Amino acid sequence: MSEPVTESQQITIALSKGRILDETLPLLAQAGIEPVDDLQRTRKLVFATTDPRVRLLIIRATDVPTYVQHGGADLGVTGKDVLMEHGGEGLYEPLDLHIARCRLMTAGVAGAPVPSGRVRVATKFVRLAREYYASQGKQADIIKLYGAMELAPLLGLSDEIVDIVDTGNTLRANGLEARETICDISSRLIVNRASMKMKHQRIEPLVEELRQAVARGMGQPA
Ligand code: PRT
Ligand code: MG
Repeated sequence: MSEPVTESQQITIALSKGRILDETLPLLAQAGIEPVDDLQRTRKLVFATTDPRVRLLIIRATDVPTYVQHGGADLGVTGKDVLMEHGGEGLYEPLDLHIARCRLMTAGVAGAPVPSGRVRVATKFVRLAREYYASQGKQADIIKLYGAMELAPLLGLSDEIVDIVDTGNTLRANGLEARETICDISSRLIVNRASMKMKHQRIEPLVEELRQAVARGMGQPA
């Protein structure tokens, strides 16, 4: 008979649907953690795994740092963009998973002149955009959007956008051009500070196993 799992041994990992889930599951599998259900075919938000001490939460990407910060989850996987925009207070970031890689960039209408004075910027990354334009010594009026940033310059809402770029296809398809790279982005493992102390015995080896899984993945030819 297997021993019952007490609350203090239980680990909750917050993930988001889409590329983070798709690219994190193979890493977790190498650490012996696989969802029991088919995650694509259910409306559940909490999932048991093949490790009785580990469960997964599937939430919005931008909510992952918030859940982990407040202890709703012990660990999480989140894009560095989301993490920096959140601020990262109360979180440890022990591991770069090198997944969901992309760049945070400025972009504008292809061929349009870059405004020399005040620039109007549409983005969901309000904090990062404000910091970036300030670092460039540029005055920026930031307009917060929740999606479809590409539309803003086309409809005269803004001069530029700050958004995630991977292949550049989305920008091109909308007549925009990438301008400056603000930073390179990948997804990070984040850990609640109290959990790191209280559940050290469980979290430490898990971080180590994931570190090895990442290293093995990076050793493979692309
Ligand atoms: O979609 P939702 O609003 O629920 O949340 P989200 O967009 O934050 O989540 P998700 O799953 O789309 O992205 C999660 C994380 O993946 C992001 O926080 C990034 O760290 C990372 N990532 C990697 C990306 C991309 N690549 C990416 N290409 N996030 C978004 N995109 C989008 C981008 O916003 C743009 O619309 O894809 C488009 C650009 O792609 P290209 O290839 O056309 O340049
Ligand atoms: Mg998205």
